[in-house]
Formats: sequence, structure tokens, C-alpha cells
Amino acid sequence: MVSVPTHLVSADTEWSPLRSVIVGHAADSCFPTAPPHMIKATMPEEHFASFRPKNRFPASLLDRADAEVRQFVQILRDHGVLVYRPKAIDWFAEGGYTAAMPRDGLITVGNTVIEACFAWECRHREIELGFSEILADLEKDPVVRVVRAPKVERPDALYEGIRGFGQKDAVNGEVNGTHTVHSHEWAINNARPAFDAADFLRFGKTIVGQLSNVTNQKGVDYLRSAVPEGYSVELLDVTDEHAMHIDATILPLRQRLLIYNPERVSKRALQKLDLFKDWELHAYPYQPAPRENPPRYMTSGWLLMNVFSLDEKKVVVEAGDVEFAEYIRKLGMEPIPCPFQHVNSIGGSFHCTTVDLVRQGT
Ligand code: ABU
Repeated sequence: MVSVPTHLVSADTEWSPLRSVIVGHAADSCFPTAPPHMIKATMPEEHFASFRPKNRFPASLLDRADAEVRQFVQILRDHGVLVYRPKAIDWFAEGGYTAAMPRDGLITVGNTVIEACFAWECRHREIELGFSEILADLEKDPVVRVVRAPKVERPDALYEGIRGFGQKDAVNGEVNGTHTVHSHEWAINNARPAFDAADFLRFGKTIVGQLSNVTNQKGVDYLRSAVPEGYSVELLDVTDEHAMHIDATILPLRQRLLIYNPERVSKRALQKLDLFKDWELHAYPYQPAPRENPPRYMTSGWLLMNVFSLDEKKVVVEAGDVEFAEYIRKLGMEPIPCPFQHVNSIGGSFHCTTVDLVRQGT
């Protein structure tokens, strides 16, 4: 029997038994837009040209993605999880991106939900438009606190002085790639707080995150000021100059068991955090297989690590990632396959598509 959660929001880990969650949807998503130097820093080179204003993802791709999301939602409901869904928004009309990746825009810490200070201007209204009604429902519980992002007055201030920003390399709205962002020089400056919530993961009272092309030091300081008393935010030193979101770089499967992406972070860097002193840390030993169809417009093959835990044993994995499923099975996990390749195509996988609200025992 599944126990009823005491509060509408209460989550301290990525792996404790899941009781309620937000799951996004893909309909009417468009390619996001950002300055060319940002696209070059974060997106796969072969798809640079797609990141132009008002460019819809193919309708058939979005239909298939939504069918995959429905199947995922059914798996969650079959496991007794309460699922909240966002409002349908016409992202073409709004000049926005999607309601499919709410992990980027919201992070739950204890009884608090914190909205990201998105770097990308096209995402500034994503949470307000798609998720305000859910947030208002959650706030009916008096212990729940929702921290909304401050309004941004001058979006481009975040790029001033950054190499490549403002160069005339956008031709007919397309990006033509002739230069790259310098190693360790992120695509944003520190003019105002910026962070994507997906640059952070919960490990009990410690939140582990990274600086990236969308998260700056002021963003980390802002998050530190927004988390409830007793929680801290620690930064992991990653080696990925294309960094944008930490949820295909490290994957905690249960208390004291973590898989990491050796192309982005070292065991040594992980061990620098006191938190991981008594953890088993496993470098994922295989190369993700290439996949061309449907195209992964926005991510690398390492998206296979972007799974979603129902508890300390059961983990939803992409149905085609058989090698990965076998690997985690050997670590004592129980993979639940679900097709998600069309959702993968528009920018993320199960972890990206969700915001866990209640995880039991936290
Ligand atoms: N949030 C998705 C990250 C995908 C990637 O790092 O390739």
C-alpha cells in the first residue's frame, strides 16, 4: 500500500520513494533561441542552424514525443505516483521553447520549490506560462514555499564582454560556426544571477551543482540564499567546456551509489566533496552508441544517464539503452524500460521531463 504524503512538497534526494511529481509535455515546442556564441557553446554542431526564431520541431516528432510521455506517466501512475501536468501553451506564439523540460526551470529542496533564473531569454516566461497553476496549488499547503525568479531588465547584459557575443556570425537567422567558446570561458558573465535548476541535484541536506554555460557564481549565490535553512549548495569541478546541466554527468542511483560520466568529471573531483567520501563511485564504462534517427537536436549520447528513480531500486530507462540497463542491473537496480527517443530528440530524457515534489522519508 502506498502511504499518503504529509505535505504537497517534500524532497531531499533523487532516489527515495517517489510519491508525487510534475511531468511536462511536448506539444507545440519550438527550437529555443539564444545568441550564436551560446548555441555554439552548448548545442551539437550539426544542428546549429535549427536554433533560429520561430522554428517549430516537426509535428510528427512532437506527437510521438507526447505519446512517449503518456506511456511514462502511466508507468508512474501504475506505481502509485501522483502526477501533475502543466498547462498547454502555444510556444510558437509566445516565442518560447517547451513545457517538456520542467527540470531546467524548477528545483525542489525540502518543502521549497525554487524557480530558475534562466540565462536563455526565450525561457524567461516558461514557468510562469506553463506551471503557475501547479505552483499555486502547491502553495495551498502552508509549509510549502515557492520562490519565483526575479524579473530580468536587460537580458543581454549577461553576455557583455563574452568572446563571440555580438559578432556578425548570424546569417539569415542561421548560425554559421567559425569560432568556438574558449575552454573554461563560459558563455555568460556574472552580471546577474543565472542558473538552470538542472545544474543541481539533491543529496540530502547538500545540493551538488556545477558552474556552466547557463549557471554563474551569482546564480549559485542566489540559490544558496533561497534554499531552506540547514541546506547547503556545493560545487563540483567539471571538465566539460560545453557544460549545461549536471544530470547526464553524475547519476546517484541510491544512497552511497553513484555513476559518473568520465568524459565530464573525474573521481578525484567527486572525492573532493566530503559528501562522497563513503560513496561507491563508478565511471560508466561504455561509450554511448550513436543515434541519428530521430536526431538528438540538443544533447549528446550521454543522455542515457538522464534516468528517473522511482525508489532505491526501480529506475525508468530509455528502452533502447539496453547496455546501460544491463550495467545498472548488475549494480542491483531494477531498470524499467520506456521508449523516450522522440522526447530525447527535443532536449532531454526522464529526469529533464520531471520535477519530483514528494519523495518519502525526506
Ligand atoms: N539535461 C540534459 C543534459 C544532456 C547532456 O548533458 O547531454
